[in-house]
Amino acid sequence: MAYNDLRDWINTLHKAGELRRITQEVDPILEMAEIADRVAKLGRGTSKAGGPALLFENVKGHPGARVLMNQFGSERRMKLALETDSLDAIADRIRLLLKPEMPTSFMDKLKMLPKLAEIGSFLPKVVAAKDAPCKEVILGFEDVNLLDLPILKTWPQDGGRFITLPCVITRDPKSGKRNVGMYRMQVYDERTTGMHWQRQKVAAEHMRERLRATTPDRTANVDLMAITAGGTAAASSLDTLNATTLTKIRGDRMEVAVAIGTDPATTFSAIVPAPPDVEEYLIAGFLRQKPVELVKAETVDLEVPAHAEYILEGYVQLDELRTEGPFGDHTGFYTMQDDYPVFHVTCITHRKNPVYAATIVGKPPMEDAWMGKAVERIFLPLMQLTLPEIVDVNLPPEGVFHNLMIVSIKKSYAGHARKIMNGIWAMGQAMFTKCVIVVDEDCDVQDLAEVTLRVTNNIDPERDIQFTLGPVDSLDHASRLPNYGSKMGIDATRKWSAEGFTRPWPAMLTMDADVKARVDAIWRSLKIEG
Ligand SMILES: Cc1cc2nc3c(=O)[nH]c(=O)nc-3n(C[C@H](O)[C@H](O)[C@H](O)COP(=O)(O)O)c2cc1C
Ligand SMILES: [Mn+2]
Repeated sequence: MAYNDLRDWINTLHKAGELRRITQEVDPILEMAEIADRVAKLGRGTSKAGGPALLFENVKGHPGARVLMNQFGSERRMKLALETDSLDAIADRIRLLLKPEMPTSFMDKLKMLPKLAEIGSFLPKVVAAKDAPCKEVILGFEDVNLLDLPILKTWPQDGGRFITLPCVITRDPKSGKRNVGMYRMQVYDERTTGMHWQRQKVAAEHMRERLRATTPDRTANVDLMAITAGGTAAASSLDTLNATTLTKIRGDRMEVAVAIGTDPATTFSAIVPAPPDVEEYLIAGFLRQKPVELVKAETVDLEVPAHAEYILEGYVQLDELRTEGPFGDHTGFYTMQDDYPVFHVTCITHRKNPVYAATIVGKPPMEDAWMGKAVERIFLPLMQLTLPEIVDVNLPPEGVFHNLMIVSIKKSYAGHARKIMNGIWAMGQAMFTKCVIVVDEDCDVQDLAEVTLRVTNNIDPERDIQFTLGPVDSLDHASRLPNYGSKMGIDATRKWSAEGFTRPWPAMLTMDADVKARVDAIWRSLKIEG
């Protein structure tokens, strides 16, 4: 049964023995983060890795507030959140949906119907305001005060308090489709925050769409791209525009709504690197196998999750950027200051006794390691749709998802590993992957010891490492320029003569099966193991 809301999910966590309620007073400034960090590191490397979810019930400076952390922070909880025994089972459901069976006969068409009906049954449903708990309390413009929320500061050198688990909702001005993305928000004051959508993310593109609409002149468009791209180029690019365009941009706002504390499938859908045209609300419906209930926001033309704990409504102005950061990030380093759009909050609605949901990112493993692993499993079938020769993928948490991807392939022709690298660098957010390692299908990519052995044995570095240039993650602090730099692919597959390798390639070591069987038969009597 799908979780209705965050509370339903918290109850399940409690019943499953996965929740630790904390009644001692804890400060949202750094203390909660330190506790969550220690919990994330519990049982490291064992099947119990991750520690429990945490419900802080006594928040310093915020009487009555409750804060949920680490809700996704273990393999077991990630599966519980998505109501599945195995993440691969979700991948299998996606495979079934994607199966390109072209119906030919009438009977085949009939067989397709349940599948289509299934997709239809996941579409979000809009409910009336009276049925939307997120509107139990409505705070109009005069009453908006973000400082009332128990928002965390997570690392000592952070620029301030950050909302770390927000579902940011925007609308594509062209298609009308809604996007939900998780982009952190730095609290500047009672009514404004930063909006850290990186330039390649969908909400940034929505903003650019609006800019394009205000400036039919193509050259201007190019300059305007810099505005949403962040960085110091932004201000000067505004100066190059003519007065009329500038006035138009200055007057234009993009509406934004933010949900905090939703059912786990909806929160998770906000981090899924879905194709831009696929609404996360549909993905959440697919994951929970029940439509997400939405409600019209109070002051903006957006639909928001009806059961959310908090909804922030407001806008970003197309000509406005402000310094964001630093922020202790999931790379284990601070991301330095940069310019990002500013979110102006015009209305807050929330449930009675709302539960605030947060996460902390930092040196892996953290909670997001488990979310990333779920994305890795669920996305494998989608990667295989474009690159069917991919057998398996591993994104080790220490590679912080954009730094390292290990891929095994069924190698079928010369240069195949390089084709895969290029395919990955061309595929959605996988474009950010700084290092792609390609191995043959008989290498278990989940076994990092095996991968290390293969890579270091199988490469002639000068020959097998490929460099390319392109967009890199905004969190990369080493690239030559912010957001632009080089990437590396390592071809650790067996080299073929068709690739110019003329030496013989040795076999890997394995014992004969009959010898193994003979040793198996006497193994216990040897009394070597306990
Ligand atoms: C805890 C957490 C925090 C994140 N913070 C950001 C962020 O500040 N900016 C950003 O662009 N992406 C951030 N991401 C990654 C995006 O949520 C992810 O790329 C998502 O797919 C974006 O959605 P979109 O494709 O609809 O733009 C974060 C992910 C997680 C799990
Ligand atoms: Mn999206």
